[in-house]
Amino acid sequence: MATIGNNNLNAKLVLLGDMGAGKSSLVLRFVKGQFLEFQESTIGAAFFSQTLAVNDATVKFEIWDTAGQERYHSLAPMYYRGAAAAIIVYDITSTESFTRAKKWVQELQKQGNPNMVMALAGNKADLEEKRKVTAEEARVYAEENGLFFMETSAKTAINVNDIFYEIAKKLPRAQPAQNPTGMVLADRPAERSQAASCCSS
Ligand SMILES: Nc1nc2c(ncn2[C@@H]2O[C@H](COP(=O)(O)OP(=O)(O)OP(=O)(O)O)[C@@H](O)[C@H]2O)c(=O)[nH]1
Ligand SMILES: [Mg+2]
Repeated sequence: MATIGNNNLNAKLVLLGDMGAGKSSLVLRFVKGQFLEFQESTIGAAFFSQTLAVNDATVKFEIWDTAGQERYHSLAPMYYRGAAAAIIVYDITSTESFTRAKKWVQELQKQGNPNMVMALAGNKADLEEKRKVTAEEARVYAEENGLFFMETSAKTAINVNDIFYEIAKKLPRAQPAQNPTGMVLADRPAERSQAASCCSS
């Protein structure tokens, strides 16, 4: 069990994806355990934080929930630059949103932190009867591009905590100390020099 002040990681995490894919809903579910049928479209970006205990550490996620509307696209680098992790969200009932997700992955591969932990979330998994993107197609794409993949539902909460836990577990190994971006190891100065452990920004 983690002890506060003993093994605390801060990790900047960004959510990217088409408008309406469910980014804000996933964050609201994760941070507050709530779901709104009529979640308002995000303007610019919104900030949240949430702490998770994982193995012998606590990870405090500093979450940037970006706006999916195209007119905000140029703001995105401000949020993904230096991020330790990204969740790219699409809506399983929309092929356009899956196409958009792939564009975000390309952009991150070109311009993001090379050690970034990337997760692909096929959201609205509760809408099986309206499905347009198969889980298999997304799984293959994710595997080919070094992301991990989960189908989620902000509505039913399925896999929402799990995707953040999975990221939290992958973070320390993905953030070698010699390439520090986006992640701060707090209150554990003795370990700052240990490459496998984490990093500082
Ligand atoms: N059925 C279902 N509806 C969802 C789910 N997640 C989100 N929604 C709905 O989809 C709509 C859009 O969700 P948002 O969370 O606002 O989407 P967003 O990606 O933040 O959109 P932007 O802020 O415009 O980029 C809302 O009406 C949500 O209630 C889900 O898992 N299942
Ligand atoms: Mg939003």
